[in-house]
Amino acid sequence: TLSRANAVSVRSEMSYVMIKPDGVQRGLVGDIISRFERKGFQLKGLKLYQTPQAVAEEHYKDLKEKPFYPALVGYICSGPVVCMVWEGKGVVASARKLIGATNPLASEPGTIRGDFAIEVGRNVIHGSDSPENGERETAIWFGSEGLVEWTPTMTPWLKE
Ligand code: IDP
Ligand code: MG
Repeated sequence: TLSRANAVSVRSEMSYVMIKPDGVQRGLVGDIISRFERKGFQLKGLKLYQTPQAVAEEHYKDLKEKPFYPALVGYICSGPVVCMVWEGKGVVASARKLIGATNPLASEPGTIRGDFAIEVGRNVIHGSDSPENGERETAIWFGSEGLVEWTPTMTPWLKE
């Protein structure tokens, strides 16, 4: 039916966001999660996780040929990460803005990397770069059953 088709097409996008081991070790978890909460996105998945090497390699497989790839995989596996999925209209691009540029010295103040990081190899947080990668990365880190479907009571105050 038409309403069914609408319901499917209206389903908004997801970003896989991850606080990297330096962000966890430095006690930035609460501050970072607050920024996404206050923006109004919906939290669909959340866990503290010690990343197996194979998972880090799959996540960053597009960077396999880069000289920094082994160090990057080592960095991601060097301590627990906080894995999140945030959902909402335009969440992928918006999360990238909240996160800031890859190189923290080029990130604007007010962004997460701009406020908290100096080096590209210790840049605190990951966010998906496209809706397709949001889906791909969510599947890698949360599988098919890791997300929670729930109805936020604030929705009428966030969406007109
Ligand atoms: P992004 O995280 O902003 O999307 P990507 O280019 O996808 O940036 O790179 C993934 C991650 O690889 C970066 O967040 C950073 O941790 C690391 N990285 C990227 N470029 C370099 C580099 O030149 N040296 C060391 N690490 C890098
Ligand atoms: Mg990237």
